[in-house]
Amino acid sequence: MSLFGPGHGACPGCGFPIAVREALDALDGKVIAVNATGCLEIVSSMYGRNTWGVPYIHSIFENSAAVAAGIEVALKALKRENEAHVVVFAGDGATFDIGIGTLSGMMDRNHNVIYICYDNEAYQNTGNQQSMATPMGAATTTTPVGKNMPGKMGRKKDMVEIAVAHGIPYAASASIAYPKDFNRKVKRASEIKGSKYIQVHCPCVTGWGIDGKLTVEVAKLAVETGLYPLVEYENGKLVRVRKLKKRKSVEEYLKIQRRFRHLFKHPMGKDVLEELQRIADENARKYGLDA
Ligand SMILES: Cc1ncc(C[n+]2csc(CCOP(=O)(O)OP(=O)(O)O)c2C)c(N)n1
Ligand SMILES: [Mg+2]
Repeated sequence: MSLFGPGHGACPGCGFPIAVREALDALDGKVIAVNATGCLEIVSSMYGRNTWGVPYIHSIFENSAAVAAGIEVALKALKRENEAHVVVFAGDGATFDIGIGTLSGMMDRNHNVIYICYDNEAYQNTGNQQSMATPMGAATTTTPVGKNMPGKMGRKKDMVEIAVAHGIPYAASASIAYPKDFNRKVKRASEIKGSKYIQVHCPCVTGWGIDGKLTVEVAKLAVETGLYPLVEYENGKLVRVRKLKKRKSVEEYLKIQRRFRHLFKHPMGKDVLEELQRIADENARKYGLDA
């Protein structure tokens, strides 16, 4: 039986339960889970009802990496470090923005922790506010569409590269559309001592405005367009990339999501669409995505 749920309250079609189940399976349940405040925590640890089959602690929004580091050190002091992997599950807001200080400290000290960022590209629990993981052009409640504003103006921050720049031994991006690949990456991370950062792309049905039955399809298109490249680094070296036989145009991915639909009619939309295609092309060149 899965060690996550049933009984959680995530929306039908939510992406992150797939990631959590897969991660717990990959580690055979030998996990102490630290969960930052966010949607995952809200839907899985309601008062009197917890859907985790492993030891679980809810940290605050900004300190999951510090809590995990503390648990790791405590396990070492007790000589019980071989009994469980310390794994953080934190959203993109908790990771890219508000918790980046504690995450940076954890990676700088190279604590033996697997940090999994489930990236649904905004503060979804509080109703879709932009984070630094929100892609350019996306409409959120803090990047609304108006006459002079075609959604978010800046581009998504490259958090995987920031993790790599800390000199940690393992960093990767993944997607719920490729669960076997994600599973393998979590397993690989568990074999390596030190800090591991894995960022997994998880569509949000309500925030992105997608049909719940298309979650996996949407996540797949993000990868197939080159907007969400699947990459893997060991000791600062790019060791593996998911190649694309025939890269799709970014429009195929964008047009099925409500958060981007204004781009196809807004006067500034064309420029944003071109910029998003340029970002995908840049990823393809940088990582050699085209097979
Ligand atoms: C210090 C602090 N600021 C704001 C909040 C309110 N808050 C709770 S969850 C959340 C959004 C979390 O976003 P993310 O980390 O991306 O996770 P998601 O909800 O998208 O899964 C916010 C803003 C809080 N709990 N603590
Ligand atoms: Mg989020």
